[in-house]
Formats: sequence, C-alpha cells, structure tokens
Amino acid sequence: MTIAATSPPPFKRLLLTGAAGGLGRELRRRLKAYCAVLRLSDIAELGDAAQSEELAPAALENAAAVIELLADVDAVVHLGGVSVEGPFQPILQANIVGTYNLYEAARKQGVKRVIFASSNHVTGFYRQDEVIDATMPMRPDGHYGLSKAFGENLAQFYFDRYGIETVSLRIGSSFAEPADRRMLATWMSYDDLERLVVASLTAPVVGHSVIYGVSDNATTWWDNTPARHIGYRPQDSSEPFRAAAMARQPTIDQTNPAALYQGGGFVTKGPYE
Ligand code: 15L
Repeated sequence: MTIAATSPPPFKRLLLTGAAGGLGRELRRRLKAYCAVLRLSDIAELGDAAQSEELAPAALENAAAVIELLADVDAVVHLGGVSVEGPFQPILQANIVGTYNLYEAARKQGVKRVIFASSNHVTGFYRQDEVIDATMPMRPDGHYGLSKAFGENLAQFYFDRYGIETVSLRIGSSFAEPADRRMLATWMSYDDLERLVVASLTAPVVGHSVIYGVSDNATTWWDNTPARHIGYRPQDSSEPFRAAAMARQPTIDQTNPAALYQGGGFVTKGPYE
C-alpha cells in the first residue's frame, strides 16, 4: 500500500508493543506514515516522544495497565514479550499471561484487529528438507515456540468467540542481513517486514490468518499460499548475501539437530534446571 503525501493516514491511533526491541525500533519509524498517532509501549527505555508519538510504558503482566494501553486504539502491532528461547517463568509471564492480557484488553476496549508477532519457532521441529505451510500441525521447538503457539490459539479463540481479527506473523529472521546459512531460508528484510505489517493491518478481511514472515528467498521452507489473501508481496531476497553466508559457514554438521531442523539453535536449548 502506497500512502500519497496528501492522503490522510489510514489509522487514527496504532499501538506498537515491544517498541524498544530490534523490530520495534524499525517499525517505530516506519509505522508513523500510516497513523495520526503512534502509541509506543515497552518495559525498556523508549527515549523521547517524537511528533505524533505517545509513550506508554507498561508491563504486559499487569492486566490493568494493559487495559489502559489499549484505550482509543484502532489496531495493535504486538511485538512485546520475550523474543528468544529461555527458562519458562519469564516466558510464561510476558508471553502467555501478557498476550492473554492484551486480548482481554482488546475485547474490553473494542479493538478489532491485532497483528501478533508469532514466530517460526512454532514449527521449529520440522526439518530443513521439508516445505510446510501454516495449515500443518504446530511443532514448537521450546518454551518460546510454545508460548507463540499459545498466542496463535488465543488469537483463534478471540476471533471465533469475539470477532477480534488477528494476523499471526510467524516471523523468520528479521535482521539487517542474514547472518548464517539457515537465514538464507528464514531471512526477512526490514522493508519486507514493513510490507507484511502494513498488508496485515490493511487487508479488508483476515479473520485469524497465519503467515510466515519471510522475504522472497531462493531457498525456502515455508509456503505462504494459504495466506495470499493478505496481499503480502515480499520484494527482497537473501540471495545477494549467499556467498558471504557460505564463506562464514563453509560446512555444516549433519549430526547436529541445529543444522537439521528449521528452528536452528533453538532446538537444542535447555533444559534449564
Ligand atoms: C525469533 O523468533 C527470534 O525472536 C529472533 O531473535 C531470531 O532468533 C529468529 O526467531 C530466528 O529464528 O532466526
């Protein structure tokens, strides 16, 4: 979607949670073009509010604070929470309790659409020689993947029961460039991230849709055909980075589960006690 300089932004107020994180910082500057006011939330330092920004720090575990956070919001881009694999308790609080609080707040405040940062780790235990789509059974690769699987189920329930729409984005590896061989398949550029979030916010009807967040890479494990209705058309590719990634990692150890499964290093983390 292209916004002409003179057209009014499509949203009055958008909420971005996790705004101080890696992807949050990228979307903070990019989402401003699509709303009159961008409300930013995180538990980490957000800096100063620029023009048309509102700072609203809140812990996702705090149900009352989250209800306030969603007041007068048209839609939520929910990146907040723990974003890596680790011990269960912090993930339980931020990702499971926190996402429940977010959907309850959406219900109470009448917010009708959520863009949920899910993760490829919901299906991390599929192998790298399989091409899957989002209709296939979940195979989470750890506590983090399990929490995102819960989030997707929560999204489905809140759509079925209350009509709150969600696009669950199973984000691959969204970084400035792919760091290793795995990321040649999982990489999504920041420009494609913006395209995906904007398509998810503006697609007229989404119900609960699930889509892998990935660029148009030559090597791919994820078929987004079931989510073509969202209108996401990635324009970048990991291919220009292939030679550098191969040079950094000339061989792979096929006996290492991290090299065999789509979730990479996440599949061998833990146990934690
Ligand atoms: C994720 O879900 C993480 O948030 C990110 O830090 C990366 O590790 C990414 O997955 C990945 O799979 O590369």
